[in-house]
Amino acid sequence: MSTAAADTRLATAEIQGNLAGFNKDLQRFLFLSFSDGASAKAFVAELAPEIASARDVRSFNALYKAIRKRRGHAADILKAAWTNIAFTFEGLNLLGAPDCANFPEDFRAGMSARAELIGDRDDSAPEGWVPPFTAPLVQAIHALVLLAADPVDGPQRTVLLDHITERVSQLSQQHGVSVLSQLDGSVRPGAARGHEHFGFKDGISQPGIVGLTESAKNRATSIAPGEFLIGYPDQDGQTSGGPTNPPAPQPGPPGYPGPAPAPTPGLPAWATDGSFLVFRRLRQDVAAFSQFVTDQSGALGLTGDQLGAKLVGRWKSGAPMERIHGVPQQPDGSVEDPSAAHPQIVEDERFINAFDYGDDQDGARVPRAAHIRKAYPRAEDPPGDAVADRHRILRRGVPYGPEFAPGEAPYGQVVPDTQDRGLLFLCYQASISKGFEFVQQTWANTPDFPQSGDGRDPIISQDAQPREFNLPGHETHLQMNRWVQTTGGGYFFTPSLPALQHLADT
Ligand code: N7H
Repeated sequence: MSTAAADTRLATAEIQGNLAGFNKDLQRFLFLSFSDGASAKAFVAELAPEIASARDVRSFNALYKAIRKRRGHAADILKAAWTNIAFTFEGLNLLGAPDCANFPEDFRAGMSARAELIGDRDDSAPEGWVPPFTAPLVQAIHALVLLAADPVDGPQRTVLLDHITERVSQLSQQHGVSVLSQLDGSVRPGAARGHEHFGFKDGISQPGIVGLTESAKNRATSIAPGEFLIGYPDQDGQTSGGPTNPPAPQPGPPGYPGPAPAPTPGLPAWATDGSFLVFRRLRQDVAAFSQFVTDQSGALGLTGDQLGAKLVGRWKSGAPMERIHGVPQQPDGSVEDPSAAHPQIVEDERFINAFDYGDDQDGARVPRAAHIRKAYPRAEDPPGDAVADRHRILRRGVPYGPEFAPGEAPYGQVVPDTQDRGLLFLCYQASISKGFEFVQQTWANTPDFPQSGDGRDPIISQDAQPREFNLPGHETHLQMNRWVQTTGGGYFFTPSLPALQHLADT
């Protein structure tokens, strides 16, 4: 990391709060359409003071942690509800945002126009997406309001969330803004808390950001803020969003068409302290995934849990399959979940992420195409950690939909609401083509990354059906169907708090 990055002071009072991580059980996403520029400005002007900053969120989270440490619990006395907002390119244009043409091609085109590039094909193609992501409605999406709140005990569980929703509804009505759609997500109940619908613990590995979420624990591995925020030094010491921002490196196999890195003419000054937000509605076919691991594991001489962990790279508990630095005498973590004998592996933050793939070049423990190894190859070479750290994303996803009921059949052509479940995937980055699109296309969808014949990411690759997966030690490649289907999504820009005021005023 450059010295410039290490010295950076972040304007946390000006950056929107979810960059620091809302970390709330209940989340709601409102997709808005403005009728005209003047009413859009009036709406933004009134909502702006209610937008949570990264400083608000960090202060609350620190207080919560301190009280919990002293009392053992804090949820009964400390609750918060947060509001953030982000805009599509069409939304910024309608607001009359200055110099919109300088925004990069990826963002201007939007997710559905980039479907071929990121591999959203067949049953993941935009033609099969659900409202509000269906044409022509999708073109009417101008803004996304992100709401997050703590639950309240009892039947009034969503009272705080409903309260902030009501406020946005009032302002919308007042200013002629239409709420096109509302998508709700929440952490799963009981023992499934913190786990996504396939059963794996999620939200473990996040990049620390210098000056924002850097801690004593992650200081050595924290990433320069310019990888996530506009106007700061990035890992190479260049200012993110500036005219000198280099094109995205292409460490994929020679000749492979990764997302085209658009030349960045330099974002307008008002974009400083902002970030690009990718939203993706990903439906998960739990029955098909479970059936696959059950059917295939027997023939491979593995248990279903072992095969599932090989596909993801972690056990359902979140314990890594790789050797964990600092945990002595652990059983072989690639054969059985080491957290059963050593619970501190998943309970102690020093251990759960303390691994790389340095001594597992052939993928004997974690296959090179396993989801977490594809999505962030750590120090693996290729691509090498200097390249891997140019493609980090800040994930902020939340599960949606009802719990899976044992005995449910795999999805057919039509998926009823009562079985529609998955992940509302969100991630922040300073460049969509260098962040989300690169991870999705150049790494997850590319069968020859990191090495020839490794196969596709079994969880998120979208571009082929069936997909191949190389399980080292076994002769044949596994042939996988798609268990995660894209059913919608969009690209948004999250302006700073002063920029919101500026957009409302100019
Ligand atoms: Fe993934 N899963 O349950 O299998 N993911 N993910 N993801 N993901 C991760 O480390 C999952 C998706 C990344 O630093 C874990 O927090 C599912 C997309 C990255 O080691 C698990 C879906 C993209 C990491 C899952 C999904 C990514 C990561 C381990 C969709 C980007 C960090 C828990 C339904 C394009 C890797 C953790 C690292 C971790 C799952 C989506 C990327 C369990 C089910 C779309 C960068």
